[in-house]
Amino acid sequence: MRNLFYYRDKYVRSQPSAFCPGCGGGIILNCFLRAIDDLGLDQDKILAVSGIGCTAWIPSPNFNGDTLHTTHGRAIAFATGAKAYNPDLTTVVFTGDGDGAGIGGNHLIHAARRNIDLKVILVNNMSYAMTGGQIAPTTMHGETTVTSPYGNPEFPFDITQLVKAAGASYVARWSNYHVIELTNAIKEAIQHKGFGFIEVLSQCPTQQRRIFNLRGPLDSLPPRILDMFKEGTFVRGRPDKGNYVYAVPKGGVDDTLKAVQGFGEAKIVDHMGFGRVVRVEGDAEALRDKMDGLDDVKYVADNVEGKVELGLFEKYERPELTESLREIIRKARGEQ
Ligand SMILES: Cc1ncc(C[n+]2csc(CCOP(=O)(O)OP(=O)(O)O)c2C)c(N)n1
Repeated sequence: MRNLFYYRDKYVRSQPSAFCPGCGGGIILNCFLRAIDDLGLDQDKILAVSGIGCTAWIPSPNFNGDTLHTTHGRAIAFATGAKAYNPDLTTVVFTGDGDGAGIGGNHLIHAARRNIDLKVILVNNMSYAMTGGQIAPTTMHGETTVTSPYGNPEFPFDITQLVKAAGASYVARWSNYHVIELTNAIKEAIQHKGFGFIEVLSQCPTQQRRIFNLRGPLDSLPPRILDMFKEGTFVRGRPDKGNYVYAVPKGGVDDTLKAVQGFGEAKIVDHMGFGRVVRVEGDAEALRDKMDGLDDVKYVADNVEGKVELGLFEKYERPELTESLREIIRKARGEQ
């Protein structure tokens, strides 16, 4: 394990950071740099492409290599051109959820269908963050944003499942809490021949304060959101003992905490699906029996309910577009 100065000196352009304090962008940059360093890739053979938004700033201008900062939603289109012309480039796209799944959603599904050898890191902060936190196609139902002050009336895409269904041959989802897994997934996606897609749940204290209705000083939010990513997710294939339940409050969460005192070790946590809830340790069935019907408990959720599934969703081999294009060019020229 090398220290941060090594990565900064070798890979980062020296400049003031454009990120808000506590932004998840720095974590993702860090994971990306560790991944390319571990793989021993030639920095001059990497092209980082981004669209517009906070996420677009992760590589550009931070990454001290070739970067292409393009237009909103069009990063994959530019990257497709670059990769088709120069297939030896390791081409990595950094795109926000608004950029990649909203305005650029069509490019995303078609790149997955074509299985072009691009690596797409889609940073899901659940809103159009740079412009003030408007609803994105990944904002959860009911969440409050500047464009949904009464709660989001729409339901989000499961962008990982969408890209998988569109034909991507490597698909994974992680969060900024899971930095080791994320770094390994970036390495795996780069080594995979074909369209590699990684969705990353990322913290944005500036906008998610409103989205998740988080109170308290701004500098307390980044670790809290990371804890929420841990609490509000589960990893496929990694068994969870499930010896706990969540009591979803009917009114105030403090009242719910009081109501379940003595049932087992209880604490207030932030949950992705249910908001602020009380987590109670103990035998899940017995706890559920005791809590069902309590005045201060609206609902009792188990260890995976309402949580986001993380992990590797797809990995298989199939013909890759730039190789197929080269094959056509050879045939058209009458070469073997
Ligand atoms: C064609 C076009 N429409 C709208 C904008 C305004 N705009 C700039 S950044 C942005 C939001 C980006 O959100 P997202 O892609 O989720 O990235 P984030 O900032 O959340 O990382 C918008 C709408 C633009 N630059 N170009």
